[in-house]
Amino acid sequence: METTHSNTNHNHIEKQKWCGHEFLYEFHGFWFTKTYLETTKEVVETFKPLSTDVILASFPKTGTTWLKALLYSITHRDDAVPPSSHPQELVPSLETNLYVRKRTQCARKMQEYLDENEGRILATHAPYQILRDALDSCECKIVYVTRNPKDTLISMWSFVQKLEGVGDDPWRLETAVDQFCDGMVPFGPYYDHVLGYREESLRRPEKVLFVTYEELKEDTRSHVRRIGEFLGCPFGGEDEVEKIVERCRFEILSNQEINKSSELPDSGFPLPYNSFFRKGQVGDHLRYLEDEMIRKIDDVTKLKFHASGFDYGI
Ligand code: PAP
Repeated sequence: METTHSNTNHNHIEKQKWCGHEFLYEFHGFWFTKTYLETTKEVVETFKPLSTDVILASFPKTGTTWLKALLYSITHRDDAVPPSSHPQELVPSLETNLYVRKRTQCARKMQEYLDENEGRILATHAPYQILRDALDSCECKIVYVTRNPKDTLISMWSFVQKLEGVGDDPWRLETAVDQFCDGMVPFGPYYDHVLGYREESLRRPEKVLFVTYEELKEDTRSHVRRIGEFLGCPFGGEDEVEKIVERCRFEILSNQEINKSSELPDSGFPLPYNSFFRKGQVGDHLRYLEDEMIRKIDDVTKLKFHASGFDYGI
């Protein structure tokens, strides 16, 4: 793998070729594309959470869009997920909305959202290890969602195939598996990302709620209730819970007109809204990964997760 050093602002930044024309840059032990390196640094330097904020944190492709819809619905109840809005518009992502393409309407809308004083829900892919000072500066609540490593990788790999600039140098699955295991993917290492938030959820369960995509799929109702209690807005009747579960279900959400759109949104958001919906299944990796690839990922999962007492991911 090609490794070079680039000199930005007189600091040495380690740089590795990722896929297509993209390189990844190291920042405090994590890897970022050039755009996200800049925007994540800006988030770290300038983001000031409020104690009323709900922060949705996640590694990419682990269920962020689903949780955006659920968190918005849980906190808004009667206004739950209007069919005319993509979850991305209801719950903006710090690195993407505010800091990518600063002069666009997207960034202006995000600034307006940030200027509000209560009821903010903000998403981030930034690792806890990097955002710790901001997140610990007030009593904001954090919901972290994770997903098993093999489905996460396949979801990311499928997403990347559709990105501009990758087509002429495709991200081969074999390479993707090796890079994922080495931690060399955007916002990676995945394992360190997950463990950072998990450890914090064990230390301060009143501040950080840790949920997995698989447990949400298995019993969405119980987890919607659990999230409601965690956020201080518990549910009464079962009907209210059921309505939210149904509205945010993959088949319902992905079939809304706005979410089927393959055009770039008018809002200036840099990705088509349909790119956040693919299959929404548990175990889809079995259709793509060969036995040897599965073995390789499972070995790393045992080493990183199981060895640290987190029996997950295999
Ligand atoms: P992001 O990091 O780019 O925001 P994120 O939303 O975390 O992506 O993950 C996308 C995955 O969640 C996709 O998984 P797949 O590739 O395996 O299909 C997407 O289909 C899935 N997803 C989106 N909405 C839902 C939903 N309502 N329920 C379940 N899965 C969903």
